[in-house]
Amino acid sequence: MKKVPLESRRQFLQYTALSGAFAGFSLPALSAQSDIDYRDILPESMTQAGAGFSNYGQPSPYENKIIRWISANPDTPGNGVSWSPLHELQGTITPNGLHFERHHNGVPDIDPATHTLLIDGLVDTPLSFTVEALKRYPQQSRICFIECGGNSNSSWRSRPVETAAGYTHGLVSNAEWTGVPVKYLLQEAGIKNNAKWAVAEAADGASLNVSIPLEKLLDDAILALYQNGERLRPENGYPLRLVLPGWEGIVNVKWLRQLRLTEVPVMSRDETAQYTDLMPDGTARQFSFEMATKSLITSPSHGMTLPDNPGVYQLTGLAWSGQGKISRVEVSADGGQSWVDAELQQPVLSKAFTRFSLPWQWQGQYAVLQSRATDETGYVQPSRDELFAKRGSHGFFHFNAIISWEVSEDGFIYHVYPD
Ligand SMILES: Nc1nc2c(c(=O)[nH]1)N[C@H]1C(S)=C(S)[C@@H](COP(=O)(O)O)O[C@H]1N2
Ligand SMILES: [Mo]
Repeated sequence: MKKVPLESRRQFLQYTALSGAFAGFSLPALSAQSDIDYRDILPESMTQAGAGFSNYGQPSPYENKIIRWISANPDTPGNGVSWSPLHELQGTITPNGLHFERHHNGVPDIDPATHTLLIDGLVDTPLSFTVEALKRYPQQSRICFIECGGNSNSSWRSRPVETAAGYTHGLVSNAEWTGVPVKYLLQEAGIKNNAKWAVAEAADGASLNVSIPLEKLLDDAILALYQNGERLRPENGYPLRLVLPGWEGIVNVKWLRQLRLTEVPVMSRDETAQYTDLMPDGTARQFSFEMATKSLITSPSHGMTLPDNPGVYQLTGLAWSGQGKISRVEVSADGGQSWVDAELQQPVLSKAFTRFSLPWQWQGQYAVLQSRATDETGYVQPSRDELFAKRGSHGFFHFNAIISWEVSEDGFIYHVYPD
């Protein structure tokens, strides 16, 4: 159960050239016990009729431990987050009930019959839309991730937090968002020449408002009504939210009620006092919209164990980039001394989760598992040292460095920072 002391860690890293361990081999078949004839034993489920139908399906009760993990202060319960259990999921789509949440003042109860969206400010004709009216516009679907700028923020601290992968790095989720391209509505209102920004305001108890460059709204922004095929969940912005693919969570305004076109940003609380980073030269990094390229091994990861020694394990994880498509994910088992390309699972979509995997033959040796993503612009996910060298140590947002899982000789896995 004990963590491997630093000395023996170093020794192991010296003489474990692990790249060969990823090379081709076959999985041992898990064979059934031969002394039992399974045809003679009917499973209980075949001896009776099954349960009835349901109006709205729920996950199997056997899966009731796969849940979001809530971090909120009981004194201010509306302000907090819930983490997506990325370490328990497969594929790339986050189920709606497990999409991460970030609320500044709780989940409002909004009746779609009375909710309206106002577009005003520097437009030729201010327009107000009911939800019913919006549903009559042409809609588009886009699979993309939303990541909170504060995701992984504990990783800026000097000691690694010892919680499961999703409960440290899971303020990111990936869904198919369907709705009306924002540009249709802006074009209908008529954009005045001097309009450069839009202030998006929400109908929640935080009256959250942020400034968004008009250029992004005219590019790929969606006014989302549907999430993975069903209407948005209340906690994700019902009845309508902004989805700005690849851009930090805060600008994906939920419960949207107004877009006001302006010449300049309004300098609201959430783009001045919050969601900015103090840089080494004392200035603040502001309007850091694009989420940088990042990856994470989701399994095996912190808190899991490797039961068979030796054994074959499927290393798998997620990579994503706000700059476009993931072009490569490399995996290391020796703390970054040698790297092997993982397989990218299709589809590989721009600004969306990409699943990677690689079979790994574990021989009971000490290992440090890492993944490193590269995107189509050639940008490579930085090491911790590289990120800190560039951004200083006062960071809180936009942590995208390589994440490390230590595997002890007895198969226990821990979140560590590499030496
Ligand atoms: N109205 C409103 N919109 C909001 C927020 C909020 O608290 N209120 N939180 C923002 C932040 S900081 C993030 S990270 C995302 C989270 O979206 P989700 O809860 O659907 O995952 O919503 C953004 N939009
Ligand atoms: Mo966020």
